[in-house]
Amino acid sequence: MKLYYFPGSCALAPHIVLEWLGAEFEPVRIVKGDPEYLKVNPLGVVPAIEQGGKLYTQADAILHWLAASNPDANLAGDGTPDSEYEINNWMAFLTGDLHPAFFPFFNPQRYTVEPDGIDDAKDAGQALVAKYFDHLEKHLDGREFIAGNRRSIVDAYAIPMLRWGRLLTRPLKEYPNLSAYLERWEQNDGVRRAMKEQGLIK
Ligand SMILES: N[C@@H](CCC(=O)N[C@@H](CS)C(=O)NCC(=O)O)C(=O)O
Repeated sequence: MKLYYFPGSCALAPHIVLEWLGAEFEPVRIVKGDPEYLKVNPLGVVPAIEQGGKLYTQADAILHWLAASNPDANLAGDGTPDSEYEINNWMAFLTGDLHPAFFPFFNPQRYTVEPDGIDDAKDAGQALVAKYFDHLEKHLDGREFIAGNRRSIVDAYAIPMLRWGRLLTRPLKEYPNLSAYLERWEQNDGVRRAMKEQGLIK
C-alpha cells in the first residue's frame, strides 16, 4: 500500500488512521504539480492510496474505506443509523465546509481574476473558516471527541485542519477548546508517528 501525501496536508488524516491501525504502508511524498504524480492521480491532489492496482481517492471515502476494512478498530459508526449519521454529518462538515473554506487562503489566485484581489480572497476564506471554527469550538465544549464518545476517523480528519488554523490571522489559540483538543491529539502516539513521518516534528 502506498499513501501519497504532501506534508501537513489533509493526507495527514489517512496517515494517522493507518498508524492507528498499525498498517503496513509506504508514505510517498509528492510535490504539488509534479507531472509524474498526475499520471497516478489526474486531479493532482492528495490524499491518494494505491493498493492492489487500484487508486483510492477523496479523503472522506478513503477514511470510511479504512474504517470499514478494519471494523475491530471501531473508527466509524457502530452500525446504528444514528451513529452512522453522526459520523457522516461531521465528515460532511469537515470535508465539505471547513476544508474548502481554507482553499482561498492557500490558493487565493484560484478565487479572483483581479491582480490585486489576492488579499481579499484570503480574507474571505479566513472569515468562512472563523464561522466554522466557532461552530466546532462550541461543539467541543466539554467533549473529548468530535463524534460520539470515542476516537474516530472524524478526529483524524480534524487534526490537519486545526493545525492549519495556527497560520490564520485569527489563530487557533483564540479558540480554547480547539487548541486544547489539538494539543491533546498531538500527544497521541499514532498522530506523532504520522507527523514525524511527514517531517512535521522531529
Ligand atoms: N476533495 C478532495 C480534496 C483534496 C485536496 O484538495 N487536497 C489538497 C491538500 S489538503 C491538495 O492536494 N491540494 C493541491 C491542489 O489543490 O493543487 C479530498 O477530500 O480528498
